[in-house]
Amino acid sequence: MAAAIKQEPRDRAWSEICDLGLQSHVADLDAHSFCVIPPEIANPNGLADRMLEALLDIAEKRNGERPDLETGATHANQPNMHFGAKNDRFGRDELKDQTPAVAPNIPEASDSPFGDRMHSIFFEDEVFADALINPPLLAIVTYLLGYSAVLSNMGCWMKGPNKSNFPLHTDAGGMPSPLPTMSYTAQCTYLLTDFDREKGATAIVPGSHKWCRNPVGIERDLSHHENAIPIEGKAGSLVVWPGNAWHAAYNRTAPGLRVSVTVYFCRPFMRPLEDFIGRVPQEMIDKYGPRLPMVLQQGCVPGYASQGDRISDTARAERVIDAFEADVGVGGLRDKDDQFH
Ligand SMILES: O=C(O)CCC(=O)C(=O)O
Ligand SMILES: [Fe+2]
Repeated sequence: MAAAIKQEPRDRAWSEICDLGLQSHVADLDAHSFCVIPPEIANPNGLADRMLEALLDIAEKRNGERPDLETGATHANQPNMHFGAKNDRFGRDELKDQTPAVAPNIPEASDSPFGDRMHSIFFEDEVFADALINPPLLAIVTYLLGYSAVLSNMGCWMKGPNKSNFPLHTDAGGMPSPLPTMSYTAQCTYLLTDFDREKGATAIVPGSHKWCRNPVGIERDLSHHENAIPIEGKAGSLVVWPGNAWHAAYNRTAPGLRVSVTVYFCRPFMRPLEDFIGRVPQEMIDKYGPRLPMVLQQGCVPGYASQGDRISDTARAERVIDAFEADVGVGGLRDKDDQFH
């Protein structure tokens, strides 16, 4: 029997973009360093509302109080704490998923520029697998990082009224300048509430991904950066930028909460922030199909601790890649000379 003809990864990636009507969004991404995919495309089956409900439950479980979406009082002017510090607001000795440290190279802020960040949410509710496997999200990620892209982390940001901007930075994953012209990381943000300047939107410097370097010194200060603009969008939109884009966040002056979920991807040879290897239940793979284990790192070989690990982990990774290639009818996922591999 003749072998089925397999599509080249680059052709397949482009036909997915066209099938989903994402061409103009890809053009935005290439020219302006970001795109906003509207709810009509990005938000099937009330995905954003389902995520928001799940996150309010998770926040209540972790922090002991239900977030106040209307006033934002539960999150207003959160203290700017360092990792491990006690958050008196919650009267706990142990820090749950509250405000993270301000990195040493970010100027001291009067309150938290981030609000409450909740990490490790993926297995808390199946809606997050729906969000990960959402076709427009995966099509844009594949355009930027290829079919072997993996999830680095998925997390929630809940921000109330605050004073501090979040300084400009790239999401290049810690790579030093000069950054590569080709994307190695990509940040996808589901807006679960409306974003605009007063509501504490993400800021971006259009065109900055082409500069191929990280901002330094005063360049990081959003209030001094005249070319930065707010990313505006309705709840249910999906915003995407390549790792090289200079971005930040405005403080929130309006009452209420800004809630988003970020889905951050990297190429498979990089060290992801979350470890999914060996943690994905078979029922989940059966339900979502062979792209799910690919993006959840099962096609990667982690650092090994023994001869046996190296052999069995490699065998597992090969099986996952083979299953994906066979299912999708795409070849060349091991061809490192194709940036869409
Ligand atoms: O809080 C924001 O809007 C910016 C978040 C950010 O830097 C990111 O998602 O990579
Ligand atoms: Fe970022």
